[in-house]
Amino acid sequence: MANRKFRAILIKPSHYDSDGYVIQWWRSTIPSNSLASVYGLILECAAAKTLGPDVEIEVEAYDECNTIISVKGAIRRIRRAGCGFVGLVGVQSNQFPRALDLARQFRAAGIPVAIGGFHVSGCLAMLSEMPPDLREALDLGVVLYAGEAEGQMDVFLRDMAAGTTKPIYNYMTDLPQLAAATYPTLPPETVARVAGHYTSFDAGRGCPFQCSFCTIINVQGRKSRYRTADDVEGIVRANAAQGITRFFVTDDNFARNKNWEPILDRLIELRERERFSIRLMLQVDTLCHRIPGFIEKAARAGCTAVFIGLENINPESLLGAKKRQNKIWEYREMFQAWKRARVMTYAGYILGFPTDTHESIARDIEVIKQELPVELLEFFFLTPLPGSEDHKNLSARGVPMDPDMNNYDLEHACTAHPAMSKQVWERVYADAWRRYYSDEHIKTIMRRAIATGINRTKILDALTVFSGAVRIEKVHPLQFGFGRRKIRTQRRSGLPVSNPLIFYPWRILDLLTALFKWWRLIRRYRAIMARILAESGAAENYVDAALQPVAADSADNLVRMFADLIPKTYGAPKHSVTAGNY
Ligand code: B12
Ligand code: SF4
Repeated sequence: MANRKFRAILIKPSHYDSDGYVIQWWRSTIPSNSLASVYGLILECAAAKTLGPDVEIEVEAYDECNTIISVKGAIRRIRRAGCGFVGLVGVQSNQFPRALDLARQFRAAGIPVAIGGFHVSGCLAMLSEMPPDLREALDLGVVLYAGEAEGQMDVFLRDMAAGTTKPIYNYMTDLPQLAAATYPTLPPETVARVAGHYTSFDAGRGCPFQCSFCTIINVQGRKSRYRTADDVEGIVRANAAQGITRFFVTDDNFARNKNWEPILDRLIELRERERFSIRLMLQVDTLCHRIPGFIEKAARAGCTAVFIGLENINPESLLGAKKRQNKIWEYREMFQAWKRARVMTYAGYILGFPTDTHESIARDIEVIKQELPVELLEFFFLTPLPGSEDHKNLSARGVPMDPDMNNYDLEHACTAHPAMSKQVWERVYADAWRRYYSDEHIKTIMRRAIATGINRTKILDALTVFSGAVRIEKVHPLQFGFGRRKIRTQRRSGLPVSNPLIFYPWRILDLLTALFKWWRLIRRYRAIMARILAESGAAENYVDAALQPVAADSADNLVRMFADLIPKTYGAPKHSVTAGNY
């Protein structure tokens, strides 16, 4: 009979907005796979009675992006259990200041705290010296966890329960195999806080490429580690038993998962034979259309949306960032292949490569709008993320970088650009969103979507969210949720807690203004869609340059524009390419 308790409270911290309030929502849009992974591992230890036959391990999981954390409540529940800890899970660099603020409160109450995730792992993997924020955490008595926890959680929990934890657990050189590894899982009440009832899993980790701005390869490695089709079936069945059949597959590059085919075949079987209504969102690279059968099988397996790292259209920038695998002469064909499969495409575009200028970016976005049939384009600042080669090199050369980790959210300029001042770069970022999500281009995207059979409601909703997140809520769509919440007392340390007489009237006005702007935007986009649909038959028959096939002898403007740079790119077409004649 269990008669002792050990309570693990897992929190995936969010980060702060520019006023110092935690970015959190009534419902978030993307689930946290890090939280699901660590939760699954602790559940497994609970079932295995890792802490002894008389100890019951209880575990709670909260994503701060959709849940207001009661620090006092958590302290009370751990004290009531008699033993336990707070795990700050999947902490990215931009979330580290928030994680430290939470840790400080728990440590002040004597509660053990551990922090894991990409910031700790990336810093320990790439830097020769411990950065100040990690040192501060250690000084507070926080345990730092680097590397993956599959196969290691029992040791960690035993140390926690015995009060014998080491300051740092570093498993960076001991990455686990994922075949038959513990499944990521979350309790239904946690999943219910994500709009659309999505959950997530990783079918693999690691990526073979070498992009210099990327942290993933230095944390998860360049070798593909992957789950088996049996594992994925197990994950899907376990979730389906709780009524969850929508998944964000978090592999950074599912197309390079060595097991992609057996996994997709199994999902197709579940959909077509057993009628599971599986929906998938995948992340893939720009060469995925070259893999025979990949796109067709992804669509049959239930993929309705893909994220693609386009990053830039200038081959020189791509080469500079070691993103040699991105071939701009293939972009249009790749998007068209997804369109044929009726899958909506989201592409990431990085602003601030060394050759970028205000003018060149404006020109490039116009070319993308005309030439590439991508639906959602999302912009990021080129950011030296801790854990990336770029960060390591800048650090080694002593180049100044923003010391405030809260700004490493890819929405801020964190280091100097050779051609643009900070102000110009910020303007470029704001302009990029404005240019791409102009009403005129919204109309074009809708027309292309209708002509290629993409779900109309989905495209309308996605465009509304992407356009409104940045304009109205002032956050990147990847951080967006529904119903912004700001808690007066949960403000960044060092900033004053507002007087209630000032805070609440300001919040009401803030909320009403946002609601009004959303209402206007929704109405406007619906009216655009209605007008397109009213053009009887025209919408279905719509054609423009982006929807037309790229003929081998008459390439698009995109290729012509960069023709002189293409031959320098690895894997460039064999035939000669000269400006204006491709
Ligand atoms: C899914 C994902 C998201 C999702 C959900 C976030 C999440 N963590 O689940 C969404 C779309 C919301 C997202 C958003 C962003 N993301 Co993101 N995201 C990812 C992605 C693709 C997968 C995360 C994941 O599930 N990894 C697998 C898990 C299992 O690994 P893990 O987190 O390291 O956890 C393991 C260990 O670290 C350890 N561990 C972790 N925590 C703890 C705690 C304890 C107590 C213990 C013992 C162990 C432990 O055990 C876990 C299991 O092995 C990663 C890339 C990647 N390959 O990881 C990027 C990544 C984490 N994201 C990144 C970034 C920059 C962002 C954004 C800032 C950028 C943006 N605008 O998109 C926003 C931030 C918004 C926010 N507030 O979250 C960067 C972070 C780099 C860094 N140094 O900070 C990454 C690494 C990608 C990159 N570009 O390099 N992201
Ligand atoms: S393709 Fe994506 S995951 Fe792979 S190294 Fe480049 S940025 Fe990182």
